[in-house]
Amino acid sequence: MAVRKGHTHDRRILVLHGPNLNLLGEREPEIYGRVTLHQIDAELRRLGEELGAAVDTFQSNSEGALVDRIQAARGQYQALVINPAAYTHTSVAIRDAIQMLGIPVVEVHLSNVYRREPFRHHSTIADVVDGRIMGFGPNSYYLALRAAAALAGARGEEQ
Ligand code: CA2
Repeated sequence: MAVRKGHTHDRRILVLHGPNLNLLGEREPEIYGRVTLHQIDAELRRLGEELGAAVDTFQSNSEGALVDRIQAARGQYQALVINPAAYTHTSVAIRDAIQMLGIPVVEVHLSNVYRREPFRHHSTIADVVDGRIMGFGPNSYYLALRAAAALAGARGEEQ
């Protein structure tokens, strides 16, 4: 069994949120609920502490800014959690960046996209991520963080 040399933050996890998610809790509560992105980010950081991972979060409405952050994650983070929001369905650039990243990636969605319009059923990143969690509202993020922490730990122990 691998022994973890343990100070508390031996893993770093990046959480990225795509376009319009900054409006969470303010519009369309019937689909996305009343929890704000600020509250989700705070809970992710708290849960990260519990899991022994330092969590950084970042939201952007711009595809290029998200690609920049994915590229910059290389060597800095042991796992990525990403909700690309609408770019899930359109972005080859985010897909390519994830494919080149080389760390575990968990795709997350608040809503179950398969219960929604057909154009949301296709994800450009589905086949280049380690796993996907959707449909549980803010809990999707917390489950995704747990999965990412486990993957980060597992990969770390292999090295
Ligand atoms: O369910 C998800 O997490 C989505 O990634 C959310 C995206 C949507 O385009 C995807 O198909 C599924 C939309 C995020 C927009 O966020 C809003 C927040 C508050 C009010 C309106 C939109």
